[in-house]
Amino acid sequence: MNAAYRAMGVGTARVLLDWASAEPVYGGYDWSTWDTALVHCSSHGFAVSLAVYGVPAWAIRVPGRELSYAPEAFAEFVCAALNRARTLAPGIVQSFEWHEEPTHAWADGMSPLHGTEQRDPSQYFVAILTTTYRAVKQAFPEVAVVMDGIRGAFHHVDDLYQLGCGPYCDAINIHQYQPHAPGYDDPSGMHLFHFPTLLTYLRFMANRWGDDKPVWVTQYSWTTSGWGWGDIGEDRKAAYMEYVTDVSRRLGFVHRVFPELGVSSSTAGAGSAAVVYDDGNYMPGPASLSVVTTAYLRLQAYAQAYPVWTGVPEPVPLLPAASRACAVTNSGFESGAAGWSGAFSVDASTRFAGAFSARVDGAGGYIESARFALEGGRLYEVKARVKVDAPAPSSAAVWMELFYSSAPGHLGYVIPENYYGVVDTRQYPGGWRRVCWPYFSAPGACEAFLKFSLQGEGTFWLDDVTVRPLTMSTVPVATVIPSAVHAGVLGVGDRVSATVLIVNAGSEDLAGVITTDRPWITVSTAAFTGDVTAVTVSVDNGLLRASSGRHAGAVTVSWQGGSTAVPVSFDAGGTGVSVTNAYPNPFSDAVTFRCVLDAPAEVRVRVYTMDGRLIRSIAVRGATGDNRILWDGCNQQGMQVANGPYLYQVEVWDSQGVRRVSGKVARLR
Ligand SMILES: [Ca+2]
Repeated sequence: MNAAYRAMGVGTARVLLDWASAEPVYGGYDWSTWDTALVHCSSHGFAVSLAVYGVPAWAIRVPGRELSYAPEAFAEFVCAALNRARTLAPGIVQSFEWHEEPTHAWADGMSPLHGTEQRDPSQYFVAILTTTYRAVKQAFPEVAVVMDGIRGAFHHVDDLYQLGCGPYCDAINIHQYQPHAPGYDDPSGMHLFHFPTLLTYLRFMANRWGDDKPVWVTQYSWTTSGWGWGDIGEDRKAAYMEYVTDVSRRLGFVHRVFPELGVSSSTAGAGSAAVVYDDGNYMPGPASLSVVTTAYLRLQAYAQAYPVWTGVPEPVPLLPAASRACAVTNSGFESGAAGWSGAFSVDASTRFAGAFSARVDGAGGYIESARFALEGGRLYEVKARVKVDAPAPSSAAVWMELFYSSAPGHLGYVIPENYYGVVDTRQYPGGWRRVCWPYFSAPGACEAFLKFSLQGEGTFWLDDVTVRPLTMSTVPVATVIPSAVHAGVLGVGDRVSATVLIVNAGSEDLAGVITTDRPWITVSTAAFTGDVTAVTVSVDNGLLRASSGRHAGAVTVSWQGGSTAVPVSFDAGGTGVSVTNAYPNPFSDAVTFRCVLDAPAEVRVRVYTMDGRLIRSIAVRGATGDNRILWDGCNQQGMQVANGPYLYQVEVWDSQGVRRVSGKVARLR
């Protein structure tokens, strides 16, 4: 049997050790299974990755809550097991994976409040992880500590970082099992269980916290018996397992993969998950070899093709991210209740950010967003801040749903994978937990809304609700629409405005500034935050006073990590009127104001002193085409005005009303 695994290319055996049977009484160890595994792995040259599962009855401090054991007791057991290995086979244990798959707590689909307080195992892990990591690293610095294996509950990684656990493990860990339901069993399929996308999402969540931990896939397999969903057959099972292996290598940040090797006689459905059908003994040992599978042969060939993984990433397509964020109206409740409905109130005393949050009290309370536009077949991340205050950790859960429609009258809904209610949040900083989940919209989906409802008794608060493209980049990205503004043909004095949208097209918060490079281009706001900002861009040829030609400038939108310039232009002249600057300027004896008209019009030139006193008014009947109006430098009384600056205004009265052009002219004799 072990020879078969050697021949397949296996270098490390993942050994599951049951804490409950290995330490049936506190301090009283039974190492029989552990010793057997160590001896066999050692004699066949396998390294060992230790995965601990189970909790002895004596260690459980709160009845019914498995994770209530003392962190010190668990750390002691792990160190004792590692010490045993060091004695029997020095250096054989390379890694320790703590608590095998506690995320099973999430997976119970029972009534809303069943097992409520264990719906968020993360909250109990702070002390366990911290204590165990320190103890292991102190005595066994060569042993890598790997996070618990998550199945479906991808947000668990973000939860651990929120709780301050980030430094207390060396790798992120996922168990790749996905529904065998038709359409979902293929890990490369266009659905939320798209394997490369999920792996990248786990890594992205660490990156978001400034961490670059590698990812381990410590269990993966498909069963030919389909766990009740129907037989997928050995060929598909083999192809899927090879795909998972290949994607893991290509992504570059996956350091270890552990396909299910043996155990074929446990429960009926799980048996056919193995690559070697054996006698059902979990421990590597003298089991009788029955048969190798297609998956075995393909993984063996793969290991021969890629005996060493370089860590250099190769392109792997991910699910396509949406092009822009959804416009969730009043996402932070800073405009009160606007855009939301339900049984809730706006609260100014408890909020995550800004001045307000939404508050939902008691059974039956809920809050629902307005509908927002959605792109079909695109990847989003839904994020919100939730605070839960309940009489007891088991008395309240916040249920989260996303409803979508792809046609009038159609309504579908999804609940986030393995978020069976947001429960007690008191362990989280300030009592606020960030909830986040990936959402792949159904093809054709065009509209959606979110609903948060309270199950049980208590109060919850909600703030900062966003639905953004899941681009897997921590660098904020903005899309500016349109990409260019052309204001058309403007006469002198004409002013045209256009709306430019700054849309968050990335996964992160967006904030920045807006600048222009021409005085005749103005913007309605110089700064922006949020997912959709409308900016009014005005082009004012009253300021430029250009009579002909193409005039161009730009509006530049800058944010954290990037900027984009939007060209802005207009053509001067055309219809209407244009007035050039006074010429010459400064003048000695006389100055000419030039005025080009496309139709006859009344033209009036007024000259003022710098303090606004009118000293001269000249009115003429302007003709189509070029008109020149001369000011001889005299005031209304016919006296030469003194040297110095004067203000002038040229008015043109025609069928479109009055247009005015102002400027300054200086006399210098
Ligand atoms: Ca707020």
